[in-house]
Amino acid sequence: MKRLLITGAAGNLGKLARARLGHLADVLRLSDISEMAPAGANEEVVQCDLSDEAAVMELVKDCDGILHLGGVSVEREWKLIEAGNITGVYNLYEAARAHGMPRIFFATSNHTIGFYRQDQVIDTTAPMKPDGLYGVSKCFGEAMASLYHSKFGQETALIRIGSCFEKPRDRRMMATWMSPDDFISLIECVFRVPMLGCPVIWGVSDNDVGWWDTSSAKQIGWRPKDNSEVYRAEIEAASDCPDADAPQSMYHGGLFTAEPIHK
Ligand code: NAI
Ligand code: 15L
Repeated sequence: MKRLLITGAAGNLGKLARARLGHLADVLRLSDISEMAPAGANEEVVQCDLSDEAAVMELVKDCDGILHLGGVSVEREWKLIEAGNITGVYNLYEAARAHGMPRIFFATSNHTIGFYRQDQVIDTTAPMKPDGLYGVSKCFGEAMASLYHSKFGQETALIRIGSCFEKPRDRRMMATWMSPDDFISLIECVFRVPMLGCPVIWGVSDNDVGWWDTSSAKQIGWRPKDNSEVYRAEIEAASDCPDADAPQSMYHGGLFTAEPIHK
C-alpha cells in the first residue's frame, strides 16, 4: 500500500510497529498525542490528539490502511478514556468513512472479557464481560467497528490483544502472552488478506495454556509461532504462586478486575 497510518506511535507497540513495518507501505504516517522521534526516510510524523475531530480528519486523509494503537491502554480516569477511546474512535471511524474507508487494524483488548473465570474457555462469540472502564471503552470500539462494517462496509480486524511484551511478565501472562514477532506477523496478515470483513481475533501466541478458542485467526491465515512455555521456569522462579482466590488466579483480566473506578 502507499501510506499506512500508525496511531499510538509513541507507545510500546507503536514503536515496535514503526521499527518493523516499513516494508508494508511506501510511507508510514506516525501519529500520537505525545512526542515521537523525528521522521526518518519514508516516514511522516504528525502529533495529534485523537479527540480533535478536525485533526483526525486531516490525519486519515490519503491513508490506505490504519494500524490503530493509539488511546488509553490501561485503567484510568474516565475523562482520559473518553477522549482517547470513545471520542477518538468515533473521530477515527468518521474520518475513515470520509476518506475511502482504509482497512483498520483495531487494537482491542482481553479486558473486554476480563471477568470470565480462568476455568472458562471462550470463543469470540461469548458475550462481553469488561473488567473496567478501559474494557468498556474497547467494547465501544468493537461496536463502532461492527456498526461501520454493517452500515458502510468498512473493514476492521478487531484484535483482542492478550499481553504483548518482549516476554511474559507473570504467571497469568503464560496464558495471555503474544510475542512481538507474532504481533508483527498478525499485522502483515491483516493488511495482506484479500477479503477481511470485521472479524474478532485473539491476539495471543501459540501458548500451551490458554483460555481463548483461537480458531478465528485461520480466516486471515495467521499462525502464531511462539509459545510462552519457554519462559515458564523463569516466571515461576521469579514469584510465588498467588492464592487461588486472588484476581490474577481467578479471572482472564487478572488484576484489572480489582482496579477501582479512578477519579
Ligand atoms: P501505550 O500506552 O504504550 O501506547 C498508547 C499510545 O496512545 C501512547 O503513546 C499514548 O500517548 C497514545 N494516546 C493516548 N491517548 C491519546 C489521545 N487522546 N490521542 C492520541 N494518542 C493518544 O500502549 P501499548 O501497549 O503500545 O498498546 C497499544 C494499543 O494496544 C492500545 O490501544 C492498547 O489498549 C492495546 N492493547 C495493548 C496490549 C499490550 O499488551 N501491550 C494488550 C491489549 C490491548
Ligand atoms: C491491556 O489491555 C493493556 O494495554 C496492557 O498494558 C496489558 O496490561 C494487557 O492488557 C494485559 O492484560 O496483560
